[in-house]
Amino acid sequence: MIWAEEETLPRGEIEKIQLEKLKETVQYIYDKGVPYREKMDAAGVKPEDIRSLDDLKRLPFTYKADFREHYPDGMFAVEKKELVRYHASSGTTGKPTVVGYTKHDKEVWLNNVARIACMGGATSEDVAQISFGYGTFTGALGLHGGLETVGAAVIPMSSGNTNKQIMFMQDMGVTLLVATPSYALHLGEEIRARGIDAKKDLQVRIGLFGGEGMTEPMRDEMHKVWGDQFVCTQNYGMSELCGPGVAGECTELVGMHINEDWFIPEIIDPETEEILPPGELGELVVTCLGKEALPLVRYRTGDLTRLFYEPCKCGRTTCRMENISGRADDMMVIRGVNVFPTQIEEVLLKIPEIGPHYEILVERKNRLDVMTITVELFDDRLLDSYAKLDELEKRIKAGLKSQLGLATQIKLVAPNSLQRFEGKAKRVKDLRKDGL
Ligand code: DLL
Repeated sequence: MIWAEEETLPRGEIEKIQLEKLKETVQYIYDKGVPYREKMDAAGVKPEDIRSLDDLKRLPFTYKADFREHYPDGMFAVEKKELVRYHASSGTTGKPTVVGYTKHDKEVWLNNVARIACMGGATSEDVAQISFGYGTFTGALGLHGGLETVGAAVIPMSSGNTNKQIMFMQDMGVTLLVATPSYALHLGEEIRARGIDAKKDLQVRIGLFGGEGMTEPMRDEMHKVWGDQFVCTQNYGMSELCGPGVAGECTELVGMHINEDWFIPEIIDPETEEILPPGELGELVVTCLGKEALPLVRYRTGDLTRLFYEPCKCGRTTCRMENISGRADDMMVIRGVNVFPTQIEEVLLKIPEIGPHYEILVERKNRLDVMTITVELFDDRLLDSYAKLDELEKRIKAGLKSQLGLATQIKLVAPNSLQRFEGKAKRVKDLRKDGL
């Protein structure tokens, strides 16, 4: 089901809506958003200079650093009394990024999440278990509200407490699971470990995953755990932009449809800031349209992707963004080679003897970068055979060498010995930054 007709408009009409809303948004943020007005004045651009979508490029960027500088709510364009909700980003260091919503913002947000839920196949018949952690993270309450808008019955489970998760899935006839991809895989393993066959004994047929990336091999792994019938999509969002609800995959699985009547995407070269044409890989920059509490123009997401504008077989005409291939800032430079954790994951998940859990450790030894990847064996039968382990280790190293052009150290460990994550997985430890 397609939730809103705006998802299917001819390109000319989408752009007409975008231009109209862009002009209003720029005027609004210039009048009410003090930090952004200062940037526009410094760049010598006025709201009336925005006459076409092409004029977007005249506007200055907004950065995560702007939120830090104006912490907690200096970026807001409305007074506190107009807010109905706060959320905050899941930042791991320093102060979080605080975001706010007016009543109207919240309605638009949840409606956009409803669109994404429908892209992934959700209907009012579904029983949806939300296994994102509740709290200031936008994921749980965002998907919760979006799925309720669709009419699904929502179970606000939160993450953790695996036994209860599985009991509810069984007893309530859960048909739809919301989680980070890594947590969904973990739950799948726990289900298998309890002798439950997800394909036969459970009714979960849809996975709406997001908050972190899901590579194609990871999706294959999901099917192994949850069954071939499982419709497994991912969606993308960011607290600053609203949370989830920015883009989502439809069941054609050809990229994530962006809700373009509310978000204008651009792709830039993160170094030169040059705008790149459709199909080229670069940093996603997003302008939010019509937001009241936290209007954002040309926000540098740091996420790397490509955009495609051809209409999709599903009937949607909105622009699609490819799986995120990493963040401009989680790119590691190892002995001069640019490495993204997703590249490593792609190699690992194609090797059947190892499970989907891994850790990447980067250290500097004798002035040389050394990358050690710890991977879990899929089952413990291999532990008895040194020859087999040795062969496996060599095969993993060769796969990584051909993908990255780099030699790596591999550490094989017993099944279930690496840490599991309930929210976003933290798989990379880069000790070089600490000067060690
Ligand atoms: O993760 C919002 C969200 C929640 C989206 C639930 C989808 C589902 P933040 O905590 O602010 O917001 O983190 C945003 O997470 O810049 C990406 O780097 C990463 N991210 C989110 N979704 C995906 C995805 C939410 N599908 C940051 N693929 C973003 C890859 C993703 N990375």
